[in-house]
Amino acid sequence: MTLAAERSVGAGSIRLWRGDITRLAVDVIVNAANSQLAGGRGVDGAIHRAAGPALLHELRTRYPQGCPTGAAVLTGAHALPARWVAHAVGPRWIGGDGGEDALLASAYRTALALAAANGCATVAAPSISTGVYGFPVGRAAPVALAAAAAALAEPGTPLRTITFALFSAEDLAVYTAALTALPDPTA
Ligand code: AR6
Repeated sequence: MTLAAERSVGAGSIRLWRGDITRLAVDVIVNAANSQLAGGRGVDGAIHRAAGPALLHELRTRYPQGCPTGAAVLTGAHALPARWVAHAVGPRWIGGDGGEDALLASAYRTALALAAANGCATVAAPSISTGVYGFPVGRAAPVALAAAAAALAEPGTPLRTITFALFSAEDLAVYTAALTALPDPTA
């Protein structure tokens, strides 16, 4: 994996990488799901295609009620090289005054808490909500990175690396600038 950027936080680090998240052999990949957990377009579609139909079957069986916006659920990774998938539901952008930042932070926080509760060290996440859901990437990046930094700064966490898998050069540039500007959560 050729990293584009890396920053230490506590005993771990946040990494930025450009590419397809479905290729990453980490403990947990985070999915940008919808609240029906029904699969869809974007990274969700890519994850379901790569995992195979058993992923949708597991979601329907274990979480028939779906998952609220701002939360996440964990499944196996099936045919993916990762071990688990945390299906996080980010908010749809509705202009910025509808609590979108808090819901986005909560989606990352819940997914990372599930990874930590399962003893995981390595997580990869996409830029949740900035595709189909229309959240501006320049506003989402600091929220996503702050949530990752807070999870790595938790005393006793098993988390060691959180890799953001960015799909475009533009998104990678935005996340790189936001990572440089990120306040140190342990300072
Ligand atoms: N690896 C990493 N990032 C990716 C990949 C990939 N393989 N494919 C796309 N992206 P989106 P959302 C990027 O639309 O905005 C679905 O229909 C993409 O370029 O996947 O949270 C769900 O079912 C963008 O930067 O997720 C929901 O209904 C980022 O992933 C809805 O879309 C997120 O874009 C969720 O919308």
